[in-house]
Amino acid sequence: MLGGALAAGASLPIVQGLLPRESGGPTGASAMSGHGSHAGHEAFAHAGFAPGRSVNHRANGFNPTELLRDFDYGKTRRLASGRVLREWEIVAQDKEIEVAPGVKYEAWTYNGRVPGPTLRAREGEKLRLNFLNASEHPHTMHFHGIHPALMDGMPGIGENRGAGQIGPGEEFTYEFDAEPFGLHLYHCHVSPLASHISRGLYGAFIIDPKKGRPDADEMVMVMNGFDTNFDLGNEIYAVNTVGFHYVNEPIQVSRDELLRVYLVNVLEYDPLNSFHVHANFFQYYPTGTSLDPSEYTDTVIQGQGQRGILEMKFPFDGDYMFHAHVSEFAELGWSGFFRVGNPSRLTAAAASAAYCDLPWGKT
Ligand SMILES: [Cu+2]
Repeated sequence: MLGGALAAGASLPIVQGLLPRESGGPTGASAMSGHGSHAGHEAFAHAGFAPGRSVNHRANGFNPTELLRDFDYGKTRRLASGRVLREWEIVAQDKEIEVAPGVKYEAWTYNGRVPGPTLRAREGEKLRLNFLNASEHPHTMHFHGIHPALMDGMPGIGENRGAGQIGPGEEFTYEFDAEPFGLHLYHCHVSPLASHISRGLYGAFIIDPKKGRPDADEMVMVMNGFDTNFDLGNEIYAVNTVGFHYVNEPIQVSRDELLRVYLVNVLEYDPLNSFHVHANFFQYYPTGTSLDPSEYTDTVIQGQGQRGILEMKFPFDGDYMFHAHVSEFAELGWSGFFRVGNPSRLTAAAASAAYCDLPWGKT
């Protein structure tokens, strides 16, 4: 059965092109190109923007592999009332970033990265964001959540009290309660809105329920895109900014460990985005506002600003693709792989042994 699957895959050039780099397994790119750690470059020719070249993460100041599990909890102190005050310093700044090998983009950023920091708090806390606009353009921080109009980051609202649009060199402190628990987002709300958002001014905003969620390997995936020629359409699609990053560097996860993905869609210029995982299913919690999943599925669709939490476990070692089920997006960068355990153990014997561990497999 495994041999049959391999033969089918090998006959499809696109499938070959999307095999992750440096796989040690029998399905890996090394099996096709036959040489060392750079195996996969030739196989990658159909899918990569510039085979053999990669983005300079150091110059960007962030690496999408590290962004996955990078949660910014800010600084906390306890108020006289006993409540926790959680505080962040956020600076908007203009910055050139590389979104695909050799493709530079004049981004507008929160704290120098795209997406901005994943702000994480707990339900019921008091939150304070000291925002400085060091960009050459006016911006705001508009949070999804429940708060007074003055704290909404909306141009024209509260201008005479220093709120609303925050001009270059100006500061404003947003303050509100962490409500409701769930997975939210923040973004600039200055018009033209699509361009202020698509330039990179957005980030995930997680409010944990008071009781927390079960232990898991947690990661954030912000689905975004880049209109590199400013024609109001995207040339590059990605998760966490760099197209094909997780093909070049698969996301290492452990077999049988609960994986929790905080998935946010901030894509502009296309009405819908999607997430599909291969060879697995996940529980889906729309907006993360309930502890009961709404669906057990392998594909989820999100409109602009929609988000949700995915929970899954991988029962078999190996490389498993995830990608937008919009094929155009997948082939323009929105593709990646989970690397479960040690893919070299992906053998028929290992698969059948795992099957025999299942309650109905012990015969
Ligand atoms: Cu803006």
